[in-house]
Amino acid sequence: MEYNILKTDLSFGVLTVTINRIKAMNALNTRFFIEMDSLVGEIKENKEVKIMIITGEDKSFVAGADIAEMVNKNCEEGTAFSRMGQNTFRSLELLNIPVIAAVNGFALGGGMELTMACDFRIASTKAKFGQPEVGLGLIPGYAGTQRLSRLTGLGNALYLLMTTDIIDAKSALLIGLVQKVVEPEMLMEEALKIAKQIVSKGPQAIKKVKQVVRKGYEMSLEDGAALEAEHFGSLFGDNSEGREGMKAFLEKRKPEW
Ligand code: CO8
Repeated sequence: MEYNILKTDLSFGVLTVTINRIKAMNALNTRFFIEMDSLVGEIKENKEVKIMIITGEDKSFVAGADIAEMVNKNCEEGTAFSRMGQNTFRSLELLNIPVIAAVNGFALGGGMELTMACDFRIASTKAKFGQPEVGLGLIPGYAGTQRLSRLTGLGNALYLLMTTDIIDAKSALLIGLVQKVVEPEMLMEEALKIAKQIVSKGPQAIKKVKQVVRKGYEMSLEDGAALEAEHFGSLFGDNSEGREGMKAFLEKRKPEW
């Protein structure tokens, strides 16, 4: 498919995806979701892609869902628009490779929701986060009401959703919404450094960490621990990744995955 909004670059197994719709502050329209669905489908088939970084072009990461596209929708169309975005973000979240948000600027409304569907977030000091929906007479529609409280706790989520306060990267770090804050000119360098660090680890182990943590988060501790033990065991045995990793440690050499 021809991509107009998503710009991609693949090097050393790291796929960098830049959202490029500058005239609307990279707001998310139907075309974005069509392109992202297609890209997720391609990534699933492409073994060369080991990790993905999502960022935004210019001064915005994503300034929300496209308000101009939403304004005249009726109830059914509003629900459908919400479900479309939820499905795309969920498939991104369930990708079996890590997905990092490199937040360069405004991450508002659907933009902040997109960052929350990623595995973790690195932010530039210029990043701004907020859920302005209630000011538009709306609520988040891409599962932000669900992910924000899971990531930051009920009080922080309800505070941000009710006040619509826009917070900077350092405040986002304090509530656990972002994991690292760097100077703007260092953002992509840092995101790539982290991506390469992750890619250098056991590839099966990385996939399993994501799977077990994400699935386990929705389970009881006992069920999650049982899932962990099962996946832990699957990394052992002849020709396994675990055998190679542990042998490499004992032989004081780098593992060959
Ligand atoms: N949708 C459509 N267009 C947008 C959006 C948006 N979310 N954000 C900015 N734009 C457009 C502006 O209309 C403007 O267009 P034009 O040049 O044609 O007038 C252009 O981008 C530049 O924007 P500004 O002139 O406003 O730029 P500033 O630097 O002054 O301000 C801001 C930047 C602060 C980002 C400001 O543009 C802003 O507040 N944007 C809206 C932020 C917002 O409210 N986002 C939430 C949207 S609702 C949402 O995301 C709900 C998600 C769930 C939906 C589920 C489906 C139903």
